[in-house]
Amino acid sequence: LTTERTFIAIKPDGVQRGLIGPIITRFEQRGFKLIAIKLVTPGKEHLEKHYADLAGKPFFPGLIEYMNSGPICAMIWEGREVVKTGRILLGATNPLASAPGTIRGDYAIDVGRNVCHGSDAVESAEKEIALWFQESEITSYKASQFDWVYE
Ligand code: YYY
Ligand code: MG
Repeated sequence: LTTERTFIAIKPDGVQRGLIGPIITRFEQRGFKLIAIKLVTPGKEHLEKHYADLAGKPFFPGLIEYMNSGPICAMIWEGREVVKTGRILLGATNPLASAPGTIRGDYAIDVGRNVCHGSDAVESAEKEIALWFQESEITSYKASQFDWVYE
């Protein structure tokens, strides 16, 4: 399915460190299509919803504080197997376990400053997209490279 969608976010450290461009470039160069993007500082309540599954973990309060420390670049990317492949582009949760060539493996060291977020399953992607974006913020277009990316 070339219309699978995933929620990718550049966290406050990624935005502050000037990594919006490099991170977007990796998804663009792979052939994926950007269908929504915005800079937002959505507040603690929203971030607690986003990470609701992790409430109760010892790192949860620190995680919310970190995510609330500056603007986040929220995006939706579309393409074949973009959820799974997006996670591969990001690398492992712990940057020290991420291979060079991945975003976290190239740009991060500590797990609590791992510069980016990516949905972990098609179902959670749709949930996260609904949490972060209004339907009216999501574009629909045929990328000019489509027929050169897909056979
Ligand atoms: O999906 P992913 O971001 O790779 O990892 P999650 O297990 O969903 O954790 C979300 C987020 O929490 C992670 O990106 C950093 C932070 N975190 C942490 O600070 N310390 C941990 N031991 C585990 C996760
Ligand atoms: Mg996760």
